[in-house]
Amino acid sequence: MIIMTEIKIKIEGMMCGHCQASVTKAIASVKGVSATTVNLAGKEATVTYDPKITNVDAIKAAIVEAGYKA
Ligand SMILES: [Cu+2]
Repeated sequence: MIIMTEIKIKIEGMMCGHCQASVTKAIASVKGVSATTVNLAGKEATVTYDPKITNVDAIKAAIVEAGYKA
C-alpha cells in the first residue's frame, strides 16, 4: 500500500517561466515524486511523493542543485 505525502516548499530565486520549468523538472526528477506544481508568483512548490522512497531534504537538495533556494 502506498501512502503519498503532499508538502509545500518555499522557493527563492525564480524570476520567470523558465525558472519555473527548471524547478518543476528538478523536482519531478527526484525518485519517489509523483506530482509537482510550481507556483511562480507564490514562490512555492506543491509536491506529492512517496515517503518510503524520498523525503523533503532530497527534494530541497534537487531544487538547490538546480540553482534555487529552498
Ligand atoms: Cu527565469
